[in-house]
Amino acid sequence: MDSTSLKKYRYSTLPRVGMLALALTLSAGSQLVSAQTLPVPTTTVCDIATNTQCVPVAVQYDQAYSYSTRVLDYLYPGAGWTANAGTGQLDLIVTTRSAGQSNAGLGFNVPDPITNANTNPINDSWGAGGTPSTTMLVKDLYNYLFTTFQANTPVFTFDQNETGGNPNLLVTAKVQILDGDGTTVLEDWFFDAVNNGAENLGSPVTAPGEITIPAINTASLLDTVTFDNNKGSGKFDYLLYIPDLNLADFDDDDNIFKLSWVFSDVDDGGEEITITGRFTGELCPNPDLPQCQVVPEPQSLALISLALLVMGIASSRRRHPRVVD
Ligand SMILES: [Ca+2]
Ligand SMILES: [Ca+2]
Ligand SMILES: [Ca+2]
Ligand SMILES: [Ca+2]
Repeated sequence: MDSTSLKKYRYSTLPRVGMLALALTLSAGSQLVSAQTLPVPTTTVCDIATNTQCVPVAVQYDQAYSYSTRVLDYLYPGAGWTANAGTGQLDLIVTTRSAGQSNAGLGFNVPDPITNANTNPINDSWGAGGTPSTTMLVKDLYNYLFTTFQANTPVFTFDQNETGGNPNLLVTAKVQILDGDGTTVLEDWFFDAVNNGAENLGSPVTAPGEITIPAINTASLLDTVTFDNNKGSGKFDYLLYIPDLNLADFDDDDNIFKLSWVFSDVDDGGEEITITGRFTGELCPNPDLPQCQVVPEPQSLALISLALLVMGIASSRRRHPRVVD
């Protein structure tokens, strides 16, 4: 199986095998935090009556996919996707309004958060502060995510806090893997409104304080449903997932993980960013897991995919409207 088909298999079958992967992950070790598998980001969920109103589970912003936890909860009721998903646990805090916060309690070699100055605009970064205590080595981040969640890929949580009359926030962000010198960029990924694999600071993403989508669970095609995807502190309003950001690819001695962000149209209380592995888009986060041991032949792979597809359709019909990739 070449890398292209492997990639296609990994991502195209995620929602169907997600529970399987979760079960296998759970059986691998009780000390782990069980990861909740994100639906494949290109999935749309359509109303079961007419199949004409479809809602994407995530929105692509350049190399990242943004999931609203409220929309996920609406599209997958009962699956635990709420603003308190993952029990609302703040794992590795990158930035927070509260001064003096620490990541020391994690027990891993990770820098403390950047205090959110809550100015307008905000232009800040974390992970390449120039001193040992402010440097996020890739190997240390990988060790934390892999040991705690068996995750190779960090997922970013975002707590928006724009509670007044101007609830939107404008955001660009980027992840860089730097060489040990702190300046040489080995790889980068961008979050902005131009899907070109490059930085576009002038085209920020609008993070809406309210989200309105078609109401796919009602009979009328005219109905909509609106979510406040904003209010409340310490909740996960958005989850950001970058499929190609695999830390295992950059796990060298001195490589540095740097996250940078620019917020504008900033109002009200301060926003918060964390890094976690408790949400995952990976089918095979750990090569030692049983589901990663056998690479099926193309013919058997097709049969497995078909079987999982049938299982996925059956389970999704039991609990929800039709799901279309
Ligand atoms: Ca919030
Ligand atoms: Ca704010
Ligand atoms: Ca605002
Ligand atoms: Ca871009």
